Amino acid sequence: MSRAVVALGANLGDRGSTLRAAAAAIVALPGVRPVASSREVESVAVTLDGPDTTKPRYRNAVVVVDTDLEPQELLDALHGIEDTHGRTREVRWGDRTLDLDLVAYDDLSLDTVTLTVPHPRAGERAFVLAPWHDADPDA
Ligand code: PH2
Ligand code: MG
Ligand code: MG
Repeated sequence: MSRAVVALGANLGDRGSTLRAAAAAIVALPGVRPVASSREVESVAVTLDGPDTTKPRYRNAVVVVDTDLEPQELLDALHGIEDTHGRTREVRWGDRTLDLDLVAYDDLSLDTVTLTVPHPRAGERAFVLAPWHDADPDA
């Protein structure tokens, strides 16, 4: 059993409903058990050109789980949940109905074509760190 940290984000659609449905879907995955969930936080959209107040604002949260799934298996399942919420992938860091990122998986360091853990930008992002700290004050 491993401990995984998943960051949730949305800036299109009914963001709060989407985050709550996604959090429920994550902990309902076979081989996944809930540990802790954060409150939701609001923030300005960060784009490749920096913070952009003309874009819809984000809502973000973090879910901590225990899981029997391997990191890539968990990522594939997260992408499946993104797809059920109409996620499209046209622009890097573009607006999205749902983004689910695997931020940490035990103390594992992994860098493959499809997955880098720990998430390389999580430590720079208050919209990840603040809800993560809310879910796990020892993080
Ligand atoms: N996610 C991004 C890019 N920019 N900005 C905010 N505020 N919140 C996010 O979750 C976010 C972002 C790419 O994953
Ligand atoms: Mg992301
Ligand atoms: Mg992502």
